[in-house]
Amino acid sequence: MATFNVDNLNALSDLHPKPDTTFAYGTAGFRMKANLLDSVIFRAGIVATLRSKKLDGKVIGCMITASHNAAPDNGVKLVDPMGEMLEGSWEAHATTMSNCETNEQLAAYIHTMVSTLNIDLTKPARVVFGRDTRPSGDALVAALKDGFKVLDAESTDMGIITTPQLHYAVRCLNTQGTPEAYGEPTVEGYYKKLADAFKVLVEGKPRSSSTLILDCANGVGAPKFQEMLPFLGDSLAVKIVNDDIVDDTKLNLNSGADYVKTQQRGPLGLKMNSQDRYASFDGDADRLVYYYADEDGTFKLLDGDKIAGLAAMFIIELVKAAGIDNVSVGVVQTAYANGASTQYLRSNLNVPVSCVPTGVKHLHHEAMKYDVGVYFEANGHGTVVFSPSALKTIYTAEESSPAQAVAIRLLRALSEVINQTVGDAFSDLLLVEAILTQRQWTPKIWDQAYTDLPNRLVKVVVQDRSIFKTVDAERKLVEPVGLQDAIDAIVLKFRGGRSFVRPSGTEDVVRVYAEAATRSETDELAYRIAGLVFNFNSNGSGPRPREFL
Ligand code: G16
Repeated sequence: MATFNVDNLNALSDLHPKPDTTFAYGTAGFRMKANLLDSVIFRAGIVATLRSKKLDGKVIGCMITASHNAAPDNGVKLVDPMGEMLEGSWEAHATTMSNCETNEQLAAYIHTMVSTLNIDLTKPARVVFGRDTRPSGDALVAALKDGFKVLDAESTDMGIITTPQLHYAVRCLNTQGTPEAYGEPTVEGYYKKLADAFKVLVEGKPRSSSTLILDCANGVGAPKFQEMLPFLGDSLAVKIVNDDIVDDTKLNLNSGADYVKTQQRGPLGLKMNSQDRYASFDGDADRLVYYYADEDGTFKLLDGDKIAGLAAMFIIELVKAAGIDNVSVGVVQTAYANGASTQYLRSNLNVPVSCVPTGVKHLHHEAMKYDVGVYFEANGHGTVVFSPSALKTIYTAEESSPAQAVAIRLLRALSEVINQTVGDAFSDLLLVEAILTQRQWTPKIWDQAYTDLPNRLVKVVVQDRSIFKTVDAERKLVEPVGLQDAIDAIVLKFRGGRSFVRPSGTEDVVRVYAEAATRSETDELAYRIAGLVFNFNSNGSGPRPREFL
């Protein structure tokens, strides 16, 4: 068995000492205060290298971002060869490696991985990496590069990019020159692929007379979407707001997809009118939500569930019109999906719906079981995946009427405009705009598919969120023992009540979700459950949920 230079490891590892903290690869990688991450990112560089060697030199991606979190946080997400999230069993290796206390333990764990996973260290390793706009990114990139030096990985720096652009590039690099070639592995290649497909989708249709106001959460989406606009030409009119990437305190602050979804209101300071339509990205542009103001000024949210419904409706109709009904369409959601959306998908669209735990990795995996799998989290994170056989059917279908020819052309363009590697706010925005343009729909017409049940999401800060254990796609708590019974007893008192509690994998909080028949009952249910969680075993350590005092 080939070995590696332990002196080199020790010298590099000494530059990145582990703090007295326990790390865990969470919902979307490691994520916490940036000043704790140096050793974690260094070691993530080693994990990415080993993963590439294990996969015969396939390119692995490393994205330095904390997405929807505020700027003092940062993190790293590792990307597998087809652009999907890192395989689950390797998350555990990343966690173990990040928690090795000494250089000796680190070297021993690398040896263990090499021998148990049968990794040939003489194989090449190739990695590509990028980062968002956070000021801590530069120093963390330096740590990552030191990680690559341990086992001699060849690395490519894509600079400041969105998370989905990195996922796209990974897939392009690994499929270049093969029948599955995904595109040019550059940001320009990405813009061109998406913009060309979008132009096909809206060809011959009048453009909306209203403007799309795009809130970029003061994150990387702002300069990058600006960069894409010339590729779109006059096919789409967009006004970008919240584009200050210089003052990092503004990142995701009172703006962005997470704020709009959880607060159920537009970004602070944005004056909304009923003529325009609005969309928000999150800090690394992998989430998208839409919204509009009704004539009476009421804020109306079109979240990930609404986007899934729109996309599924359009795809199902195109599949029928194209005469390729043998292509199955399915939708994947999480427990956060609004009950009304699930009902709409099952009863109106007659489409199978699966429910999986939070995290794009779980949804993506499940969506791949369908020929065409539409997956979205309510928070706006999602995409559509086409199986190789569905793509073959779509690309070899022969038209027997002009209507069929149109449907086939649109399906082909849809498979190009959609970033099939991961949820992508740019690509999802073009998907939504294409469907609205095709249908000549306003957001209000889109919204009429179904009416959301009132819902509320509350964060509770506790001393140790790791004591909260869930089952049944996170809909039930098994630990702390007794808490679920107490939740059930409260839920029973509310008409149409539904609530669940789960630990976040990206923030140091426990999340409480509630739905009920009316807004006031929903709020009361949410805050009663939040108060229960806060009080349980005296675990509450942050502010007591205010409304429950
Ligand atoms: C990440 C994941 C999403 C998940 C979100 C919140 O999003 O990619 O799948 O829904 O975290 O997860 P949790 O509730 O566990 O904190 P992002 O946009 O922050 O990368």
